[in-house]
Amino acid sequence: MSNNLLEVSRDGEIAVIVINNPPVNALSPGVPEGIAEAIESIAQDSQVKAVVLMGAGKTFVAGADIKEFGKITSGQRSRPGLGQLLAKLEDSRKPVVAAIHGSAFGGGLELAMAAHYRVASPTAQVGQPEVKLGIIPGAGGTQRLPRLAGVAKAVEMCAEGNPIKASDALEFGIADRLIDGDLRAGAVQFAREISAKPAPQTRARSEKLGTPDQNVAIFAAARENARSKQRGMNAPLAAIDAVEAATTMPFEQGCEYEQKRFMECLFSEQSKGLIHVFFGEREVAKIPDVPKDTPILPVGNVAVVGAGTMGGGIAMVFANAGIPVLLKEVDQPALDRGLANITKNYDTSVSKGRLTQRSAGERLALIQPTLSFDDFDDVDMVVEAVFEGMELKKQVFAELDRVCKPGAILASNTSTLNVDEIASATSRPEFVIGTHFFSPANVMRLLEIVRGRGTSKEVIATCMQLSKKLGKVGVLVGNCMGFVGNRMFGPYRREAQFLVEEGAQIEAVDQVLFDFGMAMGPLATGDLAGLDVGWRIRKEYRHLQNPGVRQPFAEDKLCELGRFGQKTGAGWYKYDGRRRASSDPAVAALLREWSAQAGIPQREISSEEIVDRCIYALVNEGARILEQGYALRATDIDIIYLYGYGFPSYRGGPMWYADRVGLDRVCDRICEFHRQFGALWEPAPLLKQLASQGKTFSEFQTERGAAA
Ligand code: 3H9
Repeated sequence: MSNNLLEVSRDGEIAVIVINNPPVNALSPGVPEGIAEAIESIAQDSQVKAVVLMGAGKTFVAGADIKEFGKITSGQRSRPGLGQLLAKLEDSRKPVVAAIHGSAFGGGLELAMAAHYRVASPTAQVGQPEVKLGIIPGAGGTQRLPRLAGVAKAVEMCAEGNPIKASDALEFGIADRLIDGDLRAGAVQFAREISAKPAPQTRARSEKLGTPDQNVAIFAAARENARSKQRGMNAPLAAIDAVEAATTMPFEQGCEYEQKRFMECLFSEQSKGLIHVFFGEREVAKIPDVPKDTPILPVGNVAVVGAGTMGGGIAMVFANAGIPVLLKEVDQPALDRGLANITKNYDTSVSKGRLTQRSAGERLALIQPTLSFDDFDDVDMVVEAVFEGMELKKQVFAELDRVCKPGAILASNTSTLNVDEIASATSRPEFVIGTHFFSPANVMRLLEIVRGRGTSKEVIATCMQLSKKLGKVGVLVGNCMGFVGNRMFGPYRREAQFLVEEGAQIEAVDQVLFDFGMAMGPLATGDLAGLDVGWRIRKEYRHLQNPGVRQPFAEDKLCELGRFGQKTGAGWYKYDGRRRASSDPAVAALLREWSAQAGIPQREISSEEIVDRCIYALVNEGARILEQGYALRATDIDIIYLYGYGFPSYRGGPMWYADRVGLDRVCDRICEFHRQFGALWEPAPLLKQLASQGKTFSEFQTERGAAA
């Protein structure tokens, strides 16, 4: 028997079902039904003694088809009945062996756990990543996994969503055997060995379900962990409740409970936001005028110019990906300082158990320090990370143009400067590009890739692909002041300052935005990054400000007092020797004094106003950027904010958030701010237009995509 999603063949007395639903064998409509039908028909075949179930191509099954979820929540499709189909599989009298390679994620692992045995390639991974989509396992995963792996492992996997390696799956009893070499042959062999034995059902097991005394501590710790590490997210807590149900209820009742919580999560705003992020993360890799088959340039070795915080971090990023790096500084003390920082960072990773001493040593050995440009003639790519000043950058690029081989990519880590002007210092603008890493470069996942006027498609395609190799999410942006992320961040932080100048407490502004889900409040973020950075840029660009338009003054005044933030022990907050923040009544008093001098009336400011002013400032600028084409899609802006600025993933990003609030409401509020606070709140034309048409940024994106 075969349909286009499934192939069934025979290897002697063993039937082999191969799921073939590229690219990742998701359980799209037809796949689970096909498996159930195949099992039913095999049951009638007296010659078959056991069954192997596996996936075609690069993976077993990556889970339910995530595209289907939107259809269910919009009423176009009925709720999934995967659980019942898996029960049929588990009821098969002929033992079924799931043979796992690639990944068995979500519904894929649930399918494998409903089989009677599991074998896996040593490189396979298994996991219940549903919480990352704002849902919980919905086909018995929370009930079968604790029965196989024990309560502690199951609750960790279901609540945190991280996959585990095949060797761990074996250790925890999820897999029964690892198979080196040909998986199909090994699985068939295994099936022969067990074919005469009864088919053990996972749901009938209880020996790993623990005692109430043991479990109470496990669940309490899991909940505490979820509340701090997945702050604001509902699904991890629902997943913990569902695993707990496995320990207190019979299997069928536990499954019903799981199903109820799954559906609640599926219909939640959080899940919609996280599913948007899942597809968005993949969409940003698609550049309409840079097709998939654009030639990629080799990047086998690189050089980084500048060993400061950014340069050192960037060198680590390449070394972590196994790419040799030349690290250049102007003098020995600066080079020594840079290397000492890198060594310290690796030592910390080793002491925290994130890296072995050996691999830290190997990575460090890939970073070769230098004081000259002499060896640069051999590198495939250079990332410049010197001080943020146009003249200096141009000098460096002129030098790179002189020493680097033809075809080498010359990238700048500038966070604000004009990439075309930097490129003008070279004879090869087609090889010049911006690669804006975020601090700390070795931690933050975002890479803004800035396309200059002359940047070639090959160079863009190479940098986009490289970002993946470096473990980053690369987003292509246009060349405007501050690019996408920092251009939007300006108005956001401006509003935070205005709010405290108008009477809001510093701590309140930070707390309200932290509670909204931001990784950190805007004022505390300023202290972390260094208030002097923005102060210097503002001084340089003061001539561009419109006279008569209100500008924030508090940070400039703090800088004039030498309060640059954490690094000077004082900024918006004061800091102890371990950089722990506490409120500083002196700053609060100064603010009142400065505001009085500036004639700014003081008032009570609500939490709602704090959120709206800061977040809508992001949205309004985002709308301008989108309209001007500096971001390809609203989704690209969302991804930039999630991975570069700590925007809560369960809110989908600022543009998605605005869509969900409703652009008419957002626009009305912005118009209100415009009347109240003046020109800086001029609503973006695109926002006004979409609001009046009752449309969303997502719809605008789809229409623009179709028109392109
Ligand atoms: C679930 O199972 C719920 C259950 O409890 C049951 C409920 C009843 N569906 O990532 P890639 C697409 S929830 C639809 O670039 P890689 C992806 O969009 C699910 N599409 O490849 C992309 O499309 P395009 C739980 C999917 O090799 C293409 O496949 N499972 C799905 O870097 C290639 O993907 C998960 O959350 C899907 N499930 O990584 C696993 N998965 O080419 C999600 C992928 O058009 N998936 N696509 O852009 C992954 O983690 C990775 O895709 C995987 C492969 C590791 C599998």
